[in-house]
Amino acid sequence: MPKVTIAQNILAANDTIAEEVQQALAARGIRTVNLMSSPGAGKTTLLERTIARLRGQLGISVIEGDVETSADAERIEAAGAETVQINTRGACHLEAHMIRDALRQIDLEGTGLLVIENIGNLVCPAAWNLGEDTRVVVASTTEGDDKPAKYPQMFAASQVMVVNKLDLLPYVDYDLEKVKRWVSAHSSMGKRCIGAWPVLC
Ligand SMILES: Nc1nc2c(ncn2[C@@H]2O[C@H](COP(=O)(O)OP(=O)(O)O)[C@@H](O)[C@H]2O)c(=O)[nH]1
Ligand SMILES: [Mg+2]
Repeated sequence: MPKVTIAQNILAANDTIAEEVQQALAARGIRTVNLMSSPGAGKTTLLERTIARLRGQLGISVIEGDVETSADAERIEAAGAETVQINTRGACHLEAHMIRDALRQIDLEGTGLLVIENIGNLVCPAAWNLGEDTRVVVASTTEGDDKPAKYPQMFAASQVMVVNKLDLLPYVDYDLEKVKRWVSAHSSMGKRCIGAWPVLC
């Protein structure tokens, strides 16, 4: 019982900071995305391509969450967006206080869109609000079509799912319709449509 109480307190404290973060960003007109997936699904690649496509139209800043290394931050800097690296040294998710601290290092005046690349896994990040407007989960065709059902909290709590590695669809056993059916039944996805393919509508 005491353990549960402590866990609830920690999550409540996180929610309070997340709300502060959300309000501070909203006051500046900044939209914030929490980008999540299993390792290697394609979060950084999606970001690199997005930054390239929106160059000159929208100021994008990125907070890169990784257990170790600054490899992804270097990729994002090379793609042309300001980046702050957070290394969690073993922790499997980012927390709101990390985002609050990272914001001090970002030029918020020049930012229209803030993307937070979370730690790669489908479990822990789902429980932690970061002050984002939108949760985006990237599912890839190489990880299997059972992932939404096996990690329901992540997929149910996300507003957008991007199905990635569609070029590999002919070579893998991945039932896209099954994935669409699951998210339509268990989340608010499928009822809203943002953008064009490959965003699931
Ligand atoms: N075939 C294919 N490979 C991809 C695609 N997107 C990403 N990758 C590859 O998948 C690997 C992991 O991508 P990365 O963006 O680092 O994934 P992250 O760990 O989620 O950030 C890299 O080797 C990418 O080149 C895609 O749409 N198709
Ligand atoms: Mg990455």
